Amino acid sequence: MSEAHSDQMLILLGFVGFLLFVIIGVIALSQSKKRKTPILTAETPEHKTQIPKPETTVQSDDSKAVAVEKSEPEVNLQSALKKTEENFFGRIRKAFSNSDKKAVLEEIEEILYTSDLGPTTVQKLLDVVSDQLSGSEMAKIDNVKSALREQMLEILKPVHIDIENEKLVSQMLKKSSEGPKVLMVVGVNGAGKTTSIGKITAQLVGQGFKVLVAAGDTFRAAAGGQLKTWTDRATSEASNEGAVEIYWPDNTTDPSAVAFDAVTKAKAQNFDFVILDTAGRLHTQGHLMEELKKVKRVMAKVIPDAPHETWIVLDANSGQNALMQAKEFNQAVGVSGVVLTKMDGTAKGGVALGVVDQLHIPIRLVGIGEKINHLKPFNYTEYVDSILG
Ligand SMILES: Nc1nc2c(ncn2[C@@H]2O[C@H](COP(=O)(O)OP(=O)(O)OP(=O)(O)O)[C@@H](O)[C@H]2O)c(=O)[nH]1
Ligand SMILES: [Mg+2]
Repeated sequence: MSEAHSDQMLILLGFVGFLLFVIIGVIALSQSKKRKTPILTAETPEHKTQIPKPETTVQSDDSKAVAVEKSEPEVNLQSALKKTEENFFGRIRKAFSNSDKKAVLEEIEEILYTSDLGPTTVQKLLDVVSDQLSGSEMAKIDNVKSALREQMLEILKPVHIDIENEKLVSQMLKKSSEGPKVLMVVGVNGAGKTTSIGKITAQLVGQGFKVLVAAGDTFRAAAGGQLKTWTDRATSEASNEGAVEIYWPDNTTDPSAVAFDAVTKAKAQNFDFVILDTAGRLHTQGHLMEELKKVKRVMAKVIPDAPHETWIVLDANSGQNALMQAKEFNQAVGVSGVVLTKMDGTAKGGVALGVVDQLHIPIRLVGIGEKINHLKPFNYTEYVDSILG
């Protein structure tokens, strides 16, 4: 190789070396820049600036009860019964502005008769009020109030005393001889059956139970979908996977078949509870009441003492009609408990007293709103104190 050639080779090698040096330098620089870009982890401030999930808390009487969003105003029986209190004891208070005892009694009589208690219950309350007003001492509103309180407690206590400690839905249902506990839910159209089933399911799965919800309303096309929406909501309250399942067969119009198959499935698959939704029906529709009897009967073929409970859902706004509904459903299928819904915003909350007095069926739960946690156990002393202000 000539000297001129070896010089050219040296220059070429030097140039290639320089190029390599520049390329490696650029790569190294870009890598170090990348490392300075933070990775989004739970620890980084960027992550913390993401919108936080609403803080949650649990109801005081049940550590596993449905979570309640902290930002929501607290709804309780007392706040729900505000209108009932105004319509009932608020008016009695006003009646006392009249100094004539006879006029006061007449006004109280009218208030009681228009407060959806039903005539038998009204008479009991009127008797104690007129006793107070006819007494020798000057009648005072506080005396009338305590007489009413005592009489109301006397009506509610015998039916509710045994269930005073039942603060959870799971405690309210009778034991099953074998397999799951079965709850059948009945009532007129729009009373709040499906909604209440969703709320009940949420409470049960929140306590760690496995629940099968059966879409026994085969009459209304949208009913299964509505139940599914509620079971999905309940699923988000569950602590275990697969805690809620919906039994919603495609092609059946027979509610008895749904009931039978659901209880069979739940027994075989070790569910803790079965809750059966039923189609709304008027208590006056004889053939539909017969259908309900059959639905109830077939479940006993799978578990002899099923359904362990049959609860009627009553809309508090329906006032004295709710009493009729409870009577008729009780006669047809034997009702073991009442869920009184829409107590929020009604002035007719007195209906609870009439139902218990005349039918001796306990009010199990009260609906006080449309949210999943707006269903509370009925506390009879709290109820009386709320409607007496
Ligand atoms: N404010 C209030 N609304 C309620 C309560 N319970 C139920 N509702 C509402 O009442 C309406 C009817 O409720 P559903 O659960 O569909 O009643 P349903 O008895 O299943 O009705 P059918 O299936 O048609 O017989 C819905 O808009 C519910 O949100 C309650 O406690 N308070
Ligand atoms: Mg329904």
